[in-house]
Amino acid sequence: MTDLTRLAASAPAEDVVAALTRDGAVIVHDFLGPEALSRFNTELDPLLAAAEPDHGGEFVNTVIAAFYGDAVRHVTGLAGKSQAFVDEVLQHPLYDAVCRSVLGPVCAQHLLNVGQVMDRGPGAERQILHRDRQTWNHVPPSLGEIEVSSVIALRDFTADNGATVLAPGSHTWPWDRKAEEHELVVAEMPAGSAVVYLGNTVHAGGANTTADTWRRGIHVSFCAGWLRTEENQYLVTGPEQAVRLSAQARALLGYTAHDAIMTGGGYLGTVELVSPDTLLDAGRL
Ligand SMILES: O=C(O)CCC(=O)C(=O)O
Ligand SMILES: [Fe+2]
Repeated sequence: MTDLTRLAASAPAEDVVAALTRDGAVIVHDFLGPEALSRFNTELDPLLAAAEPDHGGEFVNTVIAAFYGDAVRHVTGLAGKSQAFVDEVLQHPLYDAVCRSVLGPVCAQHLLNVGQVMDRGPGAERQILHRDRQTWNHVPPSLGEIEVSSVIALRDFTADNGATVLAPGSHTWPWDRKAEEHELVVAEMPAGSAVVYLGNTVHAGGANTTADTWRRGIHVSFCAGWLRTEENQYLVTGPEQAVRLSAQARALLGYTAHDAIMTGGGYLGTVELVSPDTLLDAGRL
């Protein structure tokens, strides 16, 4: 396969899901329309200007420091920092449809796992090829998909400025199978497009070999609602912000209990034995 299937955001969600589950990844053009893109980029400009590529050396550990390198600017916790992210990305109807289809069979409600800008700068090396689902290595691969991931291009993505590379079909490979170079495709796409891929799909942020072009993208992923999320969304968006958000946004950030009682499971994430959003509405949180 030399390229991924490319669909318009207006395509039926079933078509997106069909390509995604067949190939492990799909490119969606015009995922963000021109106005949403411009609004989002304007909000991000000052945040990125203040972001240091090496994070002042502050990473959770040295492996992550090596994974991100020192040429990538991050703006993390977007749900708490950008209203455009909440309005245009977090609640995007296509994410909703895809996550309900892919993650619905394994959870009562999916959650935002990561929402962060990855602005790959000149000199950024290709990330180690990985599967985002490795985050939860204690969950047996036999369970199948527990994560839907994506990278949205906020500037044009090209092969030389660090566009994401992916191995189509790798979501069905044995867990320990490595990708060969010839099996990789580059998600070149115009600003506003997104590459959506499964947690089991092998991929990496690409190398930026340009002299002066930053590859501005956002990494957005959703996971089954009974998993611990990479970004601590309760602290990213505290109750004082969550109280002003829609029911959908609150649910995606974990302010709704994960209630699997009717399918023979239990409940997760309550406060005083009720769903936190009930307390938010009552002014008790
Ligand atoms: O920025 C990209 O293109 C991909 C980033 C990624 O795969 C990751 O950080 O897990
Ligand atoms: Fe990744």
